[in-house]
Amino acid sequence: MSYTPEQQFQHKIDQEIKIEPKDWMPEKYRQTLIRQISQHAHSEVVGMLPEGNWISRAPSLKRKAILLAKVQDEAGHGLYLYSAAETLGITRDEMYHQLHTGKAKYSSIFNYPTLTWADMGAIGWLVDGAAIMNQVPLCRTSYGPYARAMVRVCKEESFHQRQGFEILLVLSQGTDEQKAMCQDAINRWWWPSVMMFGPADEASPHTQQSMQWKIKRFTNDELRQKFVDICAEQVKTLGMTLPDPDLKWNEEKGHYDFGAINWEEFWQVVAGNGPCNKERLATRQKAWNDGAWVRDAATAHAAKKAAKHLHKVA
Ligand code: FAQ
Repeated sequence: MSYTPEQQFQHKIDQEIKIEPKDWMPEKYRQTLIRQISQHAHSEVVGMLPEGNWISRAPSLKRKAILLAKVQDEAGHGLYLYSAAETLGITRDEMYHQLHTGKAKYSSIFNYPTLTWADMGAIGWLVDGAAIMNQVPLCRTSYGPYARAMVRVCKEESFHQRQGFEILLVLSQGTDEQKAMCQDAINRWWWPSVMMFGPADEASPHTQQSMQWKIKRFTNDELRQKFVDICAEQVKTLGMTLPDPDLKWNEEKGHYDFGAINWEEFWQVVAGNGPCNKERLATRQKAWNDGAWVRDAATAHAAKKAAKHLHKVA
């Protein structure tokens, strides 16, 4: 009995054998990965902007050094991910073009403003916390280069999450004004972080196929629930609250129940109408245009070097 390439491919996935760049793969698997990995890469790079906004205003030299390192880590994550996507046959220029023309998405979360220093804490705790929840399972994703890139990313995200929580912990033990700032940041970042996991399972067009291909190991709602369960406990250490009157431990389910998500807001932000979408895209476009001379110089230098090498060989 002979198997079709699709059946052999699924068999490998079922056996937990990683798919590597030169292996046969269904075109839709390749396209799904290009979409997800490139959007992930764009999220890391655009994700530098809300926190980059606070580097010059961090309250001490130590805080500045930590934030600088954190933001720099996100750039590194973007680079590993762009490299992983390139192994699927798309160029980096194409991916940037998709971002700059608004064709490719990036995470909704980075379209919200960072208004106070406490936002650096809330981003670390909640946004990096949500990112880890989603990304730890991606270390076991079926595509080898993506899975391997995620291992280092997760180690760094774990440091990011702790530094964020520590910022909030210090504020939560400070003056009344600092406590209020801490609560306000949690109030503003909580729901956008809950939304970050993507649409509810029944409204997620890609989940079923991505689970079968083991690109995703958990559904959006499963990861969201784990995140809520953890944060509902951690917030107690801060002596703060999550802005959800319906948040309540459900003994029977062994999980927290939580309130309704504002999906209208989520889709508006995804569609480009969030508070900072235009600003974020304009910043990336400007960085690309301002960097043109660097790319031109590097290309000219490489061409000169190659010509010299050819001359030597001849
Ligand atoms: N924002 O069917 P699904 C970070 C789109 S990294 C915008 O559920 P899928 C680190 C989705 O693309 C954060 N769009 O799709 C950091 C699809 O649209 P399309 C990023 C969203 O792919 C921390 C449509 O909705 N992480 O934070 C969002 O199976 C701090 C239907 O959705 C990753 O990218 C959203 N939140 O599941 C950096 C992780 N959610 O393409 C700096 C990898 C969904 O059909 C500072 N990605 N959409 O037009 C994934 O795990 C998945 O792609 C999901 C979405 C779970 C995001």
